[in-house]
Amino acid sequence: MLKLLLASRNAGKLREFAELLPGFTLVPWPADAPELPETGAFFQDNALQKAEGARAWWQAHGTEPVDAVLADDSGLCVDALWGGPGVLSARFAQDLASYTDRNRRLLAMLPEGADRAARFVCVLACVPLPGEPFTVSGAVEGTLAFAHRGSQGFGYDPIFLPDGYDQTFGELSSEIKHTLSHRARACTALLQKLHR
Ligand code: ITT
Repeated sequence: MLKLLLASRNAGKLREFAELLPGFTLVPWPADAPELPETGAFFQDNALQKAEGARAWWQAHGTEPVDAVLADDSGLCVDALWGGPGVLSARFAQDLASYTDRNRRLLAMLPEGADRAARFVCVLACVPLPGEPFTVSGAVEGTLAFAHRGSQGFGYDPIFLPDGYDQTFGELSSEIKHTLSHRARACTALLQKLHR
């Protein structure tokens, strides 16, 4: 079974990867490992930066061999906010402690009558050991809800209505989210590449 080092500290992502990649042994990014910088302007830049940073650190400090390093850069892109918060999704409204409050602030930024179209985007960077780094991506189109709804998932899930559903990702089960999410689609592309 291939062993993947998952270079992420986001508990929501880690839970989803465990469900989306059942045929892999996932090694979590250690608590004493450094924060991985993400200074790029695009999801792809940040995903590669995190994966390369994790590979370098693991090669010096890793406790077990792994077959590849995987990093995820993702976020919510809202048309009426010129694609924001986008790559800044994890840093949006950090003065607020809870995602419920951050979600409310995001919704309040939309003027009345604004276009509510939005999409979740996920870019996965994979560094095979040995091998050349590559990226895959996935997206899911939808609209912003008018209020925070549901407690499933994490982050912006309770304010995102995927196209074709009247419920937010916060109300839909993880099984349904995994049939259409940005991360699930990126994982499908990753599996195709790894099994080629
Ligand atoms: P790592 O860099 O350690 O992986 P992070 O949370 O900083 O964790 P990102 O920079 O990729 O990760 O930020 C992505 C943010 O976008 C994340 O914090 C969530 O708020 C949001 N996000 C991404 N995928 C999401 C999903 O499936 N559901 C809800 N929110 C999501």
